[in-house]
Amino acid sequence: MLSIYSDRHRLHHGKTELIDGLMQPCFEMPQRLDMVLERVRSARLGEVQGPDAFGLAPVLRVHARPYVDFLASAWQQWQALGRSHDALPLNWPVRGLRTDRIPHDIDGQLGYFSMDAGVPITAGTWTAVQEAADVALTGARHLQWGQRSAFAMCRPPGHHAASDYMGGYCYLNNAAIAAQYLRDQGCRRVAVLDVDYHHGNGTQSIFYDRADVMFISLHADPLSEYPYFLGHADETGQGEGIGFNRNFPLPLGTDWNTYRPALDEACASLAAYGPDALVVSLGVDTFEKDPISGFRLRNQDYLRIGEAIGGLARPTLFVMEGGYAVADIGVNAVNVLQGFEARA
Ligand code: SP5
Ligand code: ZN
Repeated sequence: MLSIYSDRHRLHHGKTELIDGLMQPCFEMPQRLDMVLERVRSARLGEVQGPDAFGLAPVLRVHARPYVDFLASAWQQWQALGRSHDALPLNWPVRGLRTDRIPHDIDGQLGYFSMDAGVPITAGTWTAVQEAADVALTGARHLQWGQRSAFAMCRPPGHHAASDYMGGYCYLNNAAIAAQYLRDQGCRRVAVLDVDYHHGNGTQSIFYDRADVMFISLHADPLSEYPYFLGHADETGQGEGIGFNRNFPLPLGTDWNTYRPALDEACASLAAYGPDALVVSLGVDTFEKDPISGFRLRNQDYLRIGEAIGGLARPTLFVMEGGYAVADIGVNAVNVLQGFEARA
């Protein structure tokens, strides 16, 4: 399988995030992707290529212009106030507060365009984030050119980012940008399968009212886990999109015996939809040793996930999302890809 990778992910490296009431080193760190690359190479998965530059047009098919402008200018605005440390949001427009005016002040903008504080902006963040979108788009282009599969080694991840807000380590929604690109290049139907431990709230919200992009997610029950405010089973789509969104919230402690039937049902839905292309939001934070998560999947289970996806026999783009057990992230991600290839 062809992998797409860029060293420029390194330009994004937040120092700390607020976890359990303490500012702790960011779990979403450059070493994550180093481990994935190392495993792609040692497992001889296939060629590794750099991304092509697509510019902002395919990004703006998914994200709102004011949000993209904000991302592009946030660091300069922050720095202009004499601040050289990471930019972080501090307050949010919740129930009853006004969202019809965008603040001029950078602190106000950071709150307006985010859902939480897990999104540090550093000097290199915007460059790294655009590069991650290019990595996903380059993978999508390979499907368009007739490849059966590709692995987009995106960092930072994307599935919590919606049309106009960032959150949960995510800025641009790489998987959604790739899915929309595949639609725009002639795929009539695209499906996104999200197997990250956390619900893909951003991807769901981007495609919620559409029948041409199906979204299916397996994740920890939002009553117990981040992102808390989306991802329930009764979210089935809206308007034309009714019936094209499906959530499988699973209990904390979920192991393979609980995961497998949900995955099989998700795959049956995908097979019935019959997409021209499949995008997989590949998070491996469902792993038993993940430091911020509560599932109990083991190394070998990722081979089985890949086999189930391979059984769908669709052109498939894998897009890297979460996974914070740094020592195992490469093995687990590549196990999915090798399981897929075993069924290909
Ligand atoms: C892409 C992705 O996986 N984003 C995840 C963002 C999760 N942010 C919230 C983390 C809260 C962790 N709480 C667990 C406490 C363990 N001590
Ligand atoms: Zn996650």
